[in-house]
Amino acid sequence: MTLREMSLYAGLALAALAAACSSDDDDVINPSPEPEPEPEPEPAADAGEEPAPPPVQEVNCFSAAADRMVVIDQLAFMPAETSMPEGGVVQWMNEDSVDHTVTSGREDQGGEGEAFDSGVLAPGDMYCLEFTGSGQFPYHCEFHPETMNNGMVSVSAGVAGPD
Ligand SMILES: [Cu+2]
Repeated sequence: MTLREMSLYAGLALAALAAACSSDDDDVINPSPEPEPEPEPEPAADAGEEPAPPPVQEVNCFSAAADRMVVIDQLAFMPAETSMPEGGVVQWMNEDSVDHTVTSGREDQGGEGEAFDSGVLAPGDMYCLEFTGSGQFPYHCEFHPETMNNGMVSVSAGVAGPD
């Protein structure tokens, strides 16, 4: 065996060894790529879906011009029915000798006070609401659900009708 042959054999042996090693190291040399983490789903963009503003909001009776007046006296809302276009302000005045409330809903239907609730209106107190959306707004007195009449505010859409 010549020196050249010996170096050739050695080279082959090294190559074989390297091949054997490389097969073991395949996983390390070429690790299977980690799966990309799924991107967090973007929260559904509720574009243009602003929550509708509440159709009723309390306003200061001293700065708001009332379009309709409801007097509370002798255990009654007078008038019981109030109608107006949207954007109108209703003012309640307790001219009775006892406390009352102006509370949305009906005593027996649940959800009372969700749209509006004056809290205690002592004799002489006022309560004002601006109705910015159309609809039917029943209300009652929380203290006298049985003895007082129920009230209703009917707000029509502010579309100019044919005169
Ligand atoms: Cu009452």
